[in-house]
Amino acid sequence: MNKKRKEEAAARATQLRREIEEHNYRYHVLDDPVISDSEFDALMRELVELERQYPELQSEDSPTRRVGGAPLPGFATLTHKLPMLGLDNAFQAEELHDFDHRVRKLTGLSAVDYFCELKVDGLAVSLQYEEGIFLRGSTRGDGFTGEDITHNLRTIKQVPLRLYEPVTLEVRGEVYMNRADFEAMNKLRRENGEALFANPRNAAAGSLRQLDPRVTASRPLRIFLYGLGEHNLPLYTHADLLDFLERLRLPVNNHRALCRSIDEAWDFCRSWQDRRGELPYEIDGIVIKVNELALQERLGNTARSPRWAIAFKYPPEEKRTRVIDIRVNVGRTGAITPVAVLEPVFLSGSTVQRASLHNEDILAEKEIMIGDTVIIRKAGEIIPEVVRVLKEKRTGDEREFQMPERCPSCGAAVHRLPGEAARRCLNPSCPAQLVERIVHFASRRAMDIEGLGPAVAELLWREGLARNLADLYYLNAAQLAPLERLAEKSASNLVAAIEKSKGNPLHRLLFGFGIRFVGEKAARLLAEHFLTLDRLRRAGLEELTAISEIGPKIAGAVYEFFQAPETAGLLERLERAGVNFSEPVVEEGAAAERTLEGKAFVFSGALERFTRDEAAALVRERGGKVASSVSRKTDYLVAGSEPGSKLTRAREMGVEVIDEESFVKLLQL
Ligand code: 3BD
Repeated sequence: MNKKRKEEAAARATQLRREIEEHNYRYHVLDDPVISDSEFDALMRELVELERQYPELQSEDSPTRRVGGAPLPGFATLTHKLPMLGLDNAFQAEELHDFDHRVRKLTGLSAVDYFCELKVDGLAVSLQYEEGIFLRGSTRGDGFTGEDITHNLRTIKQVPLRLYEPVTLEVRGEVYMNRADFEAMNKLRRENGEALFANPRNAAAGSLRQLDPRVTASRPLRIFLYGLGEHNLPLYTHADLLDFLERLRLPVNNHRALCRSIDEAWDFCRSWQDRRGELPYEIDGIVIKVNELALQERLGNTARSPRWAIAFKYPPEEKRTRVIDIRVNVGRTGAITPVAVLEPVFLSGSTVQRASLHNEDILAEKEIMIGDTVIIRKAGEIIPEVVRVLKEKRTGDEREFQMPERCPSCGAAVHRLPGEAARRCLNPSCPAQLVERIVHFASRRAMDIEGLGPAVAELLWREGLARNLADLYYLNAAQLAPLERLAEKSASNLVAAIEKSKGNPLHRLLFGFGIRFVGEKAARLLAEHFLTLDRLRRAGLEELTAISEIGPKIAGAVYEFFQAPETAGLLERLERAGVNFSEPVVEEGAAAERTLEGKAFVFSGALERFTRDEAAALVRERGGKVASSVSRKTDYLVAGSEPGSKLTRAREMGVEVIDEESFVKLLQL
């Protein structure tokens, strides 16, 4: 009797899983559901209940396993059976022709079929299935070894936990995020005072890099598959391969085409160049692959990339928009910089409403007027720049912009000091400067106080709760909670983040003070030399300049900062609040042994476990050195994800290349 009930339960669980997988596929891949959300929920609840009653029915491929395993202590490394190669790039039609020429020369063929697909801007991953069951998944890593992110990949609804046919294979693809989902997620993060992601790609990478799969599950990740690892399936072309993946119900990008010549492939590239903005996700080019698999094999690979594929990369996206207004921003040093307020446009992964105009000279040179139609482009990361004005679009209603004679924040007269491009507000208690100073103090590379961005700093200022840096350490949750723009949770989180920052090493505090010319490097040199703030503040100009790499400009600014009458009060209140004033010493026999004495490291690409700064600090603690570029003196290149040209150079120079896992081993953490 009992046995019979169990058998029935097992059969029902299998059926439920199949149905749920099917509805999942229809909803998340085909975007064509046939049942309502509540009907779907009912199926899931039934399965959860069955698995609760009969724990022996639980299985790896159960949809109940998608969400919420326990957080992992760290990532394990996975070696790719077949390396995940990189792609050669082409930026011009001519380079595509060179590629085609090489392919035809090496194969001896007069015509070759190419397969074109979109190059989705995400993160390369690999998924392993055994007899149709999703077993394991990893990041690309350095192409040879990646990190085991099975727990996170499982949370992506588009990843089938069971394939439509019970095949054993390794599939490769790209995890990405739709722009709209990214925007919505960032909006929520802004409201919660969390750090924003710069673009969908970073958001996808950050989400996959979570140790807690519940966090990943809450992120709108998607995936496209485009390749296979080692296999002996009866497939003859790349087109077949993609059709096969589709048949297994893996998500494959629809925008793809078989081309009979490189000219047709070029047409495909061109046809997407101006339309890519219409896609719901970011692409950074087109991947062109030799279609016939036997030909791919004959062409083989170089050390880095297959000879049978190339990526045509699009130039950085440019968009046209209008300058609604030109305002000025007051920086923490009082520098007044013009900023264009734009009609919002979506550009390279995020909505843009501001463009930096750098300074009045550049503004004048580009002849930008209020009301102008302009072309903008992303320069570095987040803030775009104005490339040029479309003067032919002028109607005569445009207005010239005048740099203000008075600070827009405090009304003090502004000065353009000789030799400087910027005008400055010299009022030491200018509110805008103080808010910016708080923002800088709290920023990631300074005191790293999460949740204290520009909006919160401004709010604290307006409410009179933080008028200087020391005030931060006298805030409590009860004062913050009533503030309308700060939810209860963010209030207590903020207080906790501020509390945590008290323990930071001296160099972070020094950098956070925002003393002119004292960047991170100088802050570190000073902290390591003096070890305590007390000794540093008593140092004379001569003693400061005697430190190697500290020039008279830095020394002067530091000296002046400590002589300034308001500094004494600031330091006294910080000290009373319990803020750490010393730099940890790492001596022999102390916390870290100098196991990397004299070894020179270069980092390339993003690491999963540390920021660059943290990794560099760990090397330095052990007596090693960190350089920014590869040279003959480099001992190790630590390759993170997307290591780029430094990796190439290291390989060429025979420098030892290690991945993050080996790096961790070297550190003996
Ligand atoms: C895509 C390699 C080959 C199998 C090597 C031909 C470089 C990222 O949509 N095909 C695609 C896409 C990426 C690809 C291949 N097809 N490699 C492809 C790819 N449709 N993005 N990539 N990758 C994936 C990479 N990732 C990080 C660092 C360096 N390279």
